[in-house]
Amino acid sequence: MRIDILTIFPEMFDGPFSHSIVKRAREKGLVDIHLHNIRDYATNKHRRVDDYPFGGGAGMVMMIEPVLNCINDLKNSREYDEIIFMTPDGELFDQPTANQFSTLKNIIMLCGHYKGIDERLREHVITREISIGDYVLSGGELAAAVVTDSIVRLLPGVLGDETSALSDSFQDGLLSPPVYTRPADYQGWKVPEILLSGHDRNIAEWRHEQSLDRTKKRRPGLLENQ
Ligand code: 6GU
Repeated sequence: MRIDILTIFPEMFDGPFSHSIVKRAREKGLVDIHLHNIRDYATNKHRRVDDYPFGGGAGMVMMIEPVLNCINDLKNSREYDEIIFMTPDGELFDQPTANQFSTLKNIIMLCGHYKGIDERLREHVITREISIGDYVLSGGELAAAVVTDSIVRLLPGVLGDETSALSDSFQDGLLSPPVYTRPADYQGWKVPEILLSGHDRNIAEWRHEQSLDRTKKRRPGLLENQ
């Protein structure tokens, strides 16, 4: 899978993409992530990427031209399945959406800034609009990093234990059960007896009950879609 990220702050991705799972996936060639600085596609003298909003008001608006130049450059080399705009007024990102994105071949993610992007880009170029939650970030970069991480860990061969992405919280619409490791007794804090029993079927049943219990208590809304 190839992911092209359009941003005015490419350095913001150095951290999230240079460690752990995403780093390893890139090294193994399981994902091809490219960062593009929108400013490099500005044709005006001062490499401006934003301008004042028509009709007045506070804040600046990202201009059509630099963004479109970059997108058209990419489109000339390959077909894109989705051109995603990261924006707090987009559709809420969730695990089913992550699963769906992980099946795509080429996607573009555009990180918004300032007051937003010129609406005509949204009308004519953008195919999906995604938000990662009901709160406002300074820009789409952190959201794009979140979405990228959630996609990459689902790609075949990325996680060592092939079943482990499937047992994540949310993957079956439920929260994960509690987990424990050694020691079995930490100064009187004991691991539930059943996990030490060796009865695989009983353990699986217990875990499922714990998952249901947790979901009921913490996120009852998730059970309505079961
Ligand atoms: Cl995608 N962008 C911004 N700026 N804020 C957000 C967001 C995205 N998702 C939640 N808040």
